Amino acid sequence: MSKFAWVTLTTNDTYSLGALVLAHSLKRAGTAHQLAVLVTPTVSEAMRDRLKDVYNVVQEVNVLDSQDAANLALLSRPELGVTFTKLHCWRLVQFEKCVFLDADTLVLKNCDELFEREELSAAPDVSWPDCFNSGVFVFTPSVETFNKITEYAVQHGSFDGGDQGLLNQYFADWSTADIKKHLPFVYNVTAYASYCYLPAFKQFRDKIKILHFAGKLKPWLLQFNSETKTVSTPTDYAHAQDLIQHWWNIFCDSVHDSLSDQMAGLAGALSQLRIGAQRTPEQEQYENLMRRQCWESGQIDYSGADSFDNIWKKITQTLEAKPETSSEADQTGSS
Ligand SMILES: [Mn+2]
Repeated sequence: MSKFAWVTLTTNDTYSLGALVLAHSLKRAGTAHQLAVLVTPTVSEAMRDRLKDVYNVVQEVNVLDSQDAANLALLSRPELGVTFTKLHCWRLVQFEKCVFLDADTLVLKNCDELFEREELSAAPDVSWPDCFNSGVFVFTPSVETFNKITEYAVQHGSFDGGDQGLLNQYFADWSTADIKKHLPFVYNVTAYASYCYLPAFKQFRDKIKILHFAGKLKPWLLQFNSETKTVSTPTDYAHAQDLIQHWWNIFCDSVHDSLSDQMAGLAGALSQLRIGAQRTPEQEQYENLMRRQCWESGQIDYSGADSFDNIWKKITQTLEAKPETSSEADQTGSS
């Protein structure tokens, strides 16, 4: 067994769709190394079972919050706090070396050569290239390093409120000390057009090894037609349409059949769709509602009021409801 591992993190069942597709993308690329996933308590048992099918290690970790509300508010990305949980990857000491990959990345080519690099190797961030992007990085598991980084986090916080700011502060000499720790950009290409140098994307697209769906719009939140198995991409992602379709192809071929209605979020919802079959009006309604909600909130938690059962009930009610007269509606409103 390899002493090296690819490591990712998932905090709910919806995000786990990314982790499942990522694992299959690594296997398709023929990696020789192990796969490990960190899961928070909010990932369902049903989803963990499926993660165990493709990951050698499924490790539960507790959420480590930055408690740096001011910084997070500045970013208007309160969900980033949870990404501090990522630090737990340093505790995977059963491995000699690891490469962390965000669950919103997709591996397009074999990247096993990354394990020849040392801690902390990462690619530049597109928005500030003197910082590395923490969606892909090479590290050496060590409890000592874990303790040092968490101590540092408590003392200094994070300049962006998330793990990327923290790790860039901690590994502060990354941009100047050793060029070998600068991974080529092809190991972490941001897909979003506003961040993207489009002529270069076109010129070098065949060289891309890892694509990163950084930002709020994830492949699993895009409009997917279950009948034709095609994804619609908004203009900001039009240049990467085929690559986003590749994500969905892996989903259809290797992930969809393993989903169940015991799962929460979009995972449970997608388990109800029949891929490649003609859609019923109910399914169509359902998909539209799902997508609209995803669009509105970025990502939703269906475990509470938005549970699958409640949404299904609501849709059934809507479909069965007879048009009300205005006087009936008034009476209802005043009672
Ligand atoms: Mn990411």
